[in-house]
Amino acid sequence: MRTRAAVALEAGKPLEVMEVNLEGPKAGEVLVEIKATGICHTDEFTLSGADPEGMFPAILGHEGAGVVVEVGEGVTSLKPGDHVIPLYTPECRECDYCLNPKTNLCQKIRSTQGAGVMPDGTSRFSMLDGTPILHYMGCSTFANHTVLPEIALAKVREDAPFDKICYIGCGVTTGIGAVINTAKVEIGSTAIVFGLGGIGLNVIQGLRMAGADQIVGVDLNPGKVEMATKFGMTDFVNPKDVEGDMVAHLVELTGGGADYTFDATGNVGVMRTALEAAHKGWGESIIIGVAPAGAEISTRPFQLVTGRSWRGTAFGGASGRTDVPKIVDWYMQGKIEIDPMITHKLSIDDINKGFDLMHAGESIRAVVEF
Ligand code: NAD
Ligand code: AHE
Ligand code: ZN
Ligand code: ZN
Repeated sequence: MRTRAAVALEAGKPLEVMEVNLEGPKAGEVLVEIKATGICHTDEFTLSGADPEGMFPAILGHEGAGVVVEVGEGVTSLKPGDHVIPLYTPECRECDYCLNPKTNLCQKIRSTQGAGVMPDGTSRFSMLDGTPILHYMGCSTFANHTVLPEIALAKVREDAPFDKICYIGCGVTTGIGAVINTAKVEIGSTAIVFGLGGIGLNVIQGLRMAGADQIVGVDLNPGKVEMATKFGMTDFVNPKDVEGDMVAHLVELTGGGADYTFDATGNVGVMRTALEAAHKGWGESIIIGVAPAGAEISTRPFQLVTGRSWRGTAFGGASGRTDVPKIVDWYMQGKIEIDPMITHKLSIDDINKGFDLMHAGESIRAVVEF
């Protein structure tokens, strides 16, 4: 079939919206009509050329929601008409990783996913002249139709609006999950969140749900304060306004350092500040942000010797097929909020405006509706 997609032809160039060929689902695969997709900073990271795994031409996008159109041979858990959210972290429920409760990082298809192809080693997308186009994070939601492995789809309730629940495909789950699944924040905790964008705001929302007492937000953009306060931020720090040492400032503000700190910027200097602003003896710092190729973190080992822990999280530690339908239920029950964070709605023809809004710091989430 043919479908419409925004194609990343090369790093650092705007996406090009065009008709592409899409082959039907092979064994174990599912054809999905994408109804809506968010634009996450990770899409921008890969498009910029900073992603060591980035390859072109590719169809980016990993924060989608849609409807099953057709299933390949052997697919048993989904049928045409089912509403689904694509999962860049699949859940096969049988690999060593899925069987270990300490991780959500299913590895069943990780190598082919990282290479931009389906598990059989080939792409389903191509240009009209036959040139193959790579998949991205196993999802490629910047296409009106896409093909995914069955294990990379969460079936969700049919009354949930696509233009909101697409965000659960990455940002909402990553932020809330980092608090609940990874850090396991306790009632009464103190926390610092670095980066008040699409992920950081969901960390704040998760911290409020977990019953944190103090939630400090840190961002260079004061335009993020209003939204962060609405979601539960109790104190705001703009590093530009801090005279002297940022770590010392945060340690004083939190009465000795925070129980939990979260990096949602992808900046390795910020990650160091986050680690060092965690409380001596027990503070945990969770890295969520994705750093560019070649970037490395550093600190004095003494910071860890004296009881701080440095950890990381992907997709908020969530096991997608199990957890994502529950998070959709939380949204429908009003336990979590999504709507205010979707600041812009675009058509696929205007998808590059979504990247412009992100660069300008004007959006939290821009959502493309097909
Ligand atoms: P975003 O662009 O919406 O937000 C980033 C925020 O960080 C912005 O508000 C920006 O002003 C702020 N910021 C940037 N540099 C800063 C600095 N030096 N100090 C303070 N604040 C700073 O991005 P997002 O969609 O929220 O994504 C945030 C990060 O999380 C990205 O690196 C993204 O790739 C990553 N991410 C990781 C996962 C995961 O599973 N680990 C999932 C989704 C996104
Ligand atoms: N390809 C990059 C790493 C990108 C990365 O860390 N991705 C996160 C999800 S970000 C979603 O917005 C992730 O899930 N990582 C685990 C994994 O297996 O990719 C690089 O540096 O090579
Ligand atoms: Zn993402
Ligand atoms: Zn698995």
